[in-house]
Amino acid sequence: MLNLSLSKPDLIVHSKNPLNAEPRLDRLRAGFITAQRDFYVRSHGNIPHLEEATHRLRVAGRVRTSMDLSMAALRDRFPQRTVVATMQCAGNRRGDMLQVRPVSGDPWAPGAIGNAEWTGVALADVLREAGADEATDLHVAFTACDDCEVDGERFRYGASIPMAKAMAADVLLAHSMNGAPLAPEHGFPLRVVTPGFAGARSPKWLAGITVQDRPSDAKPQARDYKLFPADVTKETADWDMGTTIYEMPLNAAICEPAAHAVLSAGPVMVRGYAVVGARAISRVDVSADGGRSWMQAELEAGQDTPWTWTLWHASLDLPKGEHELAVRAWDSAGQTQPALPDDTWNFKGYLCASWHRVRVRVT
Ligand SMILES: Nc1nc2c(c(=O)[nH]1)N[C@H]1C(S)=C(S)[C@@H](COP(=O)(O)O)O[C@H]1N2
Ligand SMILES: [Mo]
Repeated sequence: MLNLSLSKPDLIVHSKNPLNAEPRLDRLRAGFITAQRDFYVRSHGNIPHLEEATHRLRVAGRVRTSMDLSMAALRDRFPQRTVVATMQCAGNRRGDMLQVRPVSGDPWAPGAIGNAEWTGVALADVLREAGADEATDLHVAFTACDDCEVDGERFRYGASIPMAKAMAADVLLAHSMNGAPLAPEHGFPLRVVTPGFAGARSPKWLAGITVQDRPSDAKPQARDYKLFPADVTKETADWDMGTTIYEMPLNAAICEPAAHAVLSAGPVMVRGYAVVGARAISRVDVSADGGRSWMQAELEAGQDTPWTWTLWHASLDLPKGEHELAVRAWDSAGQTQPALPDDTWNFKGYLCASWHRVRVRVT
């Protein structure tokens, strides 16, 4: 059994089994790199306890040579690669969408996200070694070791990504997170890290890779993690019609002050993160009056990689009274976020990316 109280003492637990938990936002905002201890956990089933010495990765499907790789082979036969990338659940901020109308799933605050330094081997290197067919209409499907049960349906976790993404150098089969082996709950001994994509496309406890002509038929790919219009319900959803969630949208959140904080009048430091898939954050606006007026936040220097979040801060002068703070980010394509969670409401509560609003009282 995973001793959660030892490995993740500070997380807010949405569910113990399966384990779903996120950090408090001030902990989340503690640094550019999120410590494993503060990193959210999203699981659909049990946490497998695997042995590094006996674990095998099977590579098969449309490849010239199927391979059965030990962890030692992955470390010795392939160049090791490190990528700093933000991992984010498609359900991050679902709690805000829940305020509009009921949705299914855990009511995540903006903490189902973290930024880590991942080390492993490039998925592309393994696919090339196996002589994979690299046709861009193919898919790379992953199978994992955890037994899941969702909506009364039992399945092994699995998901897939399109071949074009799989061949990008920054998609990793990672064995380490922030320079240490993956913790059991983060996928020890091996997980996929697909930068810029929803966390669901980064299977933990990776056991198999199959190159195939269609997306994975595992539930997380075929009948979950899809986006539907507002008039579709759990009962009416035709899963073949939903838009598969791959790349994550532009988003931002205020981490400090906390919602309902009581502050003293004067300058108040507001801190948070902004994040976008493959593009860059160009600007972050902060409002002290619910979005009627805005000022620009200062972006903190990150690292020169497209896959990480951008931390920001702004000092707001707040008089006595009730205030609604808000944040909205802009990306390098000039896109910004919707004002309200109503604008993108969907019955699964995915991709909540509206202006994040935090009410505070100043005395
Ligand atoms: N095998 C397996 N991989 C998985 C999951 C899972 O339940 N089982 N959850 C996915 C989802 S939805 C997310 S958001 C990320 C979360 O990664 P983390 O728990 O390391 O933060 O893992 C993904 N990979
Ligand atoms: Mo997720």
